[in-house]
Amino acid sequence: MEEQLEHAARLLRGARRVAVLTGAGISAESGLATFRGAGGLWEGQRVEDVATPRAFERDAALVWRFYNLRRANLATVQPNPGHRALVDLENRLTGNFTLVTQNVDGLHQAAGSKNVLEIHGAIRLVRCTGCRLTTDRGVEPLPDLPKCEDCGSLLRPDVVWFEEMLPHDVWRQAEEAVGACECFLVIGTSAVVHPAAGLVSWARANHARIIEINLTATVATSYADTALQGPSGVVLPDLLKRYAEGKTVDS
Ligand code: BJW
Ligand code: ZN
Repeated sequence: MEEQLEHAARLLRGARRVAVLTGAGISAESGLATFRGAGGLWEGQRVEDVATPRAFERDAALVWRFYNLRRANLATVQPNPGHRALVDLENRLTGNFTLVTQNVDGLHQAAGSKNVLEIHGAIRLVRCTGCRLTTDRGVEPLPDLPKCEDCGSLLRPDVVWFEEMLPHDVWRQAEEAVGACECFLVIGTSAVVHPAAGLVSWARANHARIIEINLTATVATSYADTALQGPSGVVLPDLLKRYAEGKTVDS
């Protein structure tokens, strides 16, 4: 692990443009459940079966109950040392830093990250299914079938479900930043959901060096120059410490 950490710190120090992809694993140590694996099922069902527009058409109240629970839960959680280490990296880096997150929990911004691209939307935002007006409702509790104040249509969480397109402009910026980066960190994601997972091979095709941080090996591991296995709340602060220590030596 020591050697891998040093290798990763060196890759990071050698890069002026850094991009990061995060998934649910980075928020696990804040107390939020991940999607897949133990305890990661959505009310006993596979996320692929329920996080769809069809599920919302079938039973909007069920879907809203789930999102309201998650919104309420968000009011009780804080960013963890993994989120904070990424703030530290953004602040120390003199070049470009882009944080692409699949998470909808807003914890990167709560920690202080600035250049964040939320490619799967945000749980604090709601969107009208009629007039499409999007508003920030924070973590305030909403009814099981919340209605738009403007036109009275049903509201939905402003997140990206399966079979839906990612927000076009945000996705374009993510592709551009990852395609241009020299070092790409892939943190706490199973890397099975596309098109986000495709960013890993996209970075590789554009000659980025890739560092993965995860509890286990994933489909992204074979693309990684180095894979640091462990909780991101521990590994990321360790990596940042080494990065900062060696910075004056290397630069
Ligand atoms: C730790 C840790 C710790 C734990 N430290 N690590 C190409 C190929 C195949 C399929 C497709 C394809 N292109 C499109 C598709 C279809 C589909 C897809 O990808 N399906 C696959 C699953 C088979 N994709 C889509 O439908 C996307 N849309 C699209 O492509 O539009 C075009 C289209 C139009 C019409 C028809 C078809 C296509 C949209 C995908 C939207 C995903 N939405 C969700 C829900 C968001 C809202 C919400 O939160 O409720 O996004 S699903 C869910 O998965 C969520 C996540 O962002 C996403 C990724 O999950 P993530 O973050 O990786 O979490 P986990 O749980 O999987 O992994 C956690 C990891 O952390 C694990 O590895 C742990 O080991 C690790 N970990 N603790 C470090 N402490
Ligand atoms: Zn409306």
